[in-house]
Amino acid sequence: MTYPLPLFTRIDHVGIAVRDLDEAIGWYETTYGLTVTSRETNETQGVHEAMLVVAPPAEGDPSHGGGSYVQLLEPLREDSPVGKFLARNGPGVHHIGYGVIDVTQALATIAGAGVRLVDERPRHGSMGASIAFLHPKDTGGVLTELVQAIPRA
Ligand code: V0V
Ligand code: CO
Repeated sequence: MTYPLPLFTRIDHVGIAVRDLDEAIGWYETTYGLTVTSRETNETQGVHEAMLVVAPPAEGDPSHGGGSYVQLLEPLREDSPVGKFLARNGPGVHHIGYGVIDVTQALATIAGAGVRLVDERPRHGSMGASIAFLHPKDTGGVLTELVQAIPRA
């Protein structure tokens, strides 16, 4: 089966590296009025993270079953993707997460285009999503995440 283009259905989230998650959440709440919908520790990814809602999930169509968010990321360890990024660049935009309908098929399509994958298979992401990263050296310097959200019931 040929995977339908375009691959992306929405911008799921913008990932932002922060030094102090509580402080950053407070700033986003106070300054922009955003609210936290989920907060998790992901040991595999080495982060404490929070998702703040920009646009809530649409109902019905599973291809648009996720919302759009700001993801604030505090590293669990210095020797982790976000820890290393902070040491090199300081706080700021770390990655972009795009919504896809089927992350496994999207990965195969992207690998077929010659883009290096960080993840050959999907991993566990925030709010139960299946996620996978593409290597920033093959995507014009942008760490890119594919996000297959759990469809809203
Ligand atoms: C590193 N580089 C980046 C970058 N991180 N470029 C753009 N954006 C970033 N965020 C560049 C870095 O400047 C180096 O360039 C080169 O890549 C190698 O970097 P490194 O620090 O030596 O690190 P590596 O090679 O050990 O790891 C880089 C990768 C790693 C991308 C492979 O960060 C990774 O696996 N990331 C995916 C996982 C992740 O980021 N998890 C946290 C979010 P030069 O100096 O060689 O030119 S978790 C998440 O978003 C979740 C759970 C969710 O959304 O649900
Ligand atoms: Co992310």
